[in-house]
Amino acid sequence: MQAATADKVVKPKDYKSDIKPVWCPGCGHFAVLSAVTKALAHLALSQEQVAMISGIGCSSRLPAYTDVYGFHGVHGRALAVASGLKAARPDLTVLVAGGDGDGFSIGGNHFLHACRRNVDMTYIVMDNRVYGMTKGQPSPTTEPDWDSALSPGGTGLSPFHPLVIALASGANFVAREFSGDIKSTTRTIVEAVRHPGFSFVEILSPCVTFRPDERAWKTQTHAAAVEATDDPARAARRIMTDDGFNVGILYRGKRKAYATHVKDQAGDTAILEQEFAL
Ligand SMILES: Cc1ncc(C[n+]2csc(CCOP(=O)(O)OP(=O)(O)O)c2C)c(N)n1
Ligand code: SF4
Repeated sequence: MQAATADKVVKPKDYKSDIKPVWCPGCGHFAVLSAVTKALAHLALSQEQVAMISGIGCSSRLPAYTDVYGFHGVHGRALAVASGLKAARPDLTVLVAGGDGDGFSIGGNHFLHACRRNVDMTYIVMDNRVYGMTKGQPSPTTEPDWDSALSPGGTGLSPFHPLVIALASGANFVAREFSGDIKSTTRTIVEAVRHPGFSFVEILSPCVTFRPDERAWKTQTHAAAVEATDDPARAARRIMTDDGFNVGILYRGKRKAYATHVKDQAGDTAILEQEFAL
């Protein structure tokens, strides 16, 4: 790791680790990795100032591919780990990365409460509406009529609406992006990191192997025609009535971030040690 100093500008490639991604050629997650590293360079954060936390899934491999502090945890528990980390180290910029399966299925409960707690961190979900890593099962965001070998005729189930649920649960910043538009995604990640509290960025990131139909997102996505609002009900109404392909920052809230700062960290640790002494 290297620190950004006055004479050393950290470039996007400096945030990439030496580990070569094992993603399928054409996977949308490559572009997300690129946008994340570009955003970090834009924010001029040194590698030591950033931590990337994830669960399990193809998308959750991001900590391995970034040269910042990282934690590749267990399935669906990234937000719990990240909240604890931010409470203990409020000085760190905490990013959380994962997929729709990791975040909305097994991790769904943590998602609701992370929005509600409003701890200052940025949650990036690479939504490909499928479990890519485990070979193509439908996820909570899969369309009810998506016909596949593992869901013949479709599930018939109503999809989970992450952006609206985030708004209803108290997230302080809500955005949707398309991985193929690296410039716009980078800009939004920068804004999400700068915005206090819990920032949620859903990135439509095609799984070209199990959802080749998602290649069409390139032409379907379009910039949101309206400016972001600070009224959650208004934002939710817009999101529920748009075509699902509006991208950009949709909501900037004004909630105060959860106060993670511990006043007397050293003193508190000493007390805790005493309490747990055998
Ligand atoms: C406790 C537990 N249950 C199930 C799994 C199997 N599993 C691994 S990744 C995954 C879903 C991944 O899908 P998603 O988060 O959408 O990421 P993607 O691979 O599509 O990027 C599942 C169900 C697991 N690893 N651990
Ligand atoms: S299975 Fe899908 S999500 Fe996983 S690396 Fe391949 S294209 Fe990407």
